[in-house]
Amino acid sequence: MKRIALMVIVVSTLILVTACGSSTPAATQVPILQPDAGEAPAQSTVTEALSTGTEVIITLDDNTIESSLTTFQVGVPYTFVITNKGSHSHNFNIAQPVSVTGGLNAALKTALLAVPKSQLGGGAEVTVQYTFPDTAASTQLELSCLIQRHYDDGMKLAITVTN
Ligand SMILES: [Cu+2]
Repeated sequence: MKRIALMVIVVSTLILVTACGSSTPAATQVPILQPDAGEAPAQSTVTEALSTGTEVIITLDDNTIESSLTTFQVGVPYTFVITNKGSHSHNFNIAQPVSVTGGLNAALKTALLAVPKSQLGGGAEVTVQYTFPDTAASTQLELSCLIQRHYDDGMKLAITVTN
């Protein structure tokens, strides 16, 4: 009888230990949830920024470039929606004219924004957010496809950035 009583004590102690053990992970779930809760506002901030940014429709074709806006303001977030309606790949850049940089590669290297042709195959659509810095207001800029023949064919569009 004493042994059974002892067993009961041992078993009930084990249950208590198990109960305590299971309450510990429950307590750690609170800090686990906190980072999740912290990520949610970060995501909604991105969504808000995308919806509040001024939308700019860029249409690329073989071999032309069009934009719904050619005058931009420093410090204003713009959402560039770039669609390639052509069948060839194009790239999209906000860069200085090749006539200013002295060459196509120099224009690419100093581009303020560059979307590579790997992302802009025929029929592709890419959305990029960009805000012009103060220095852009004093820089001669254009929207362009910096592929030699395309650029020469006219895939360049002068833009004005104001303070
Ligand atoms: Cu092109």
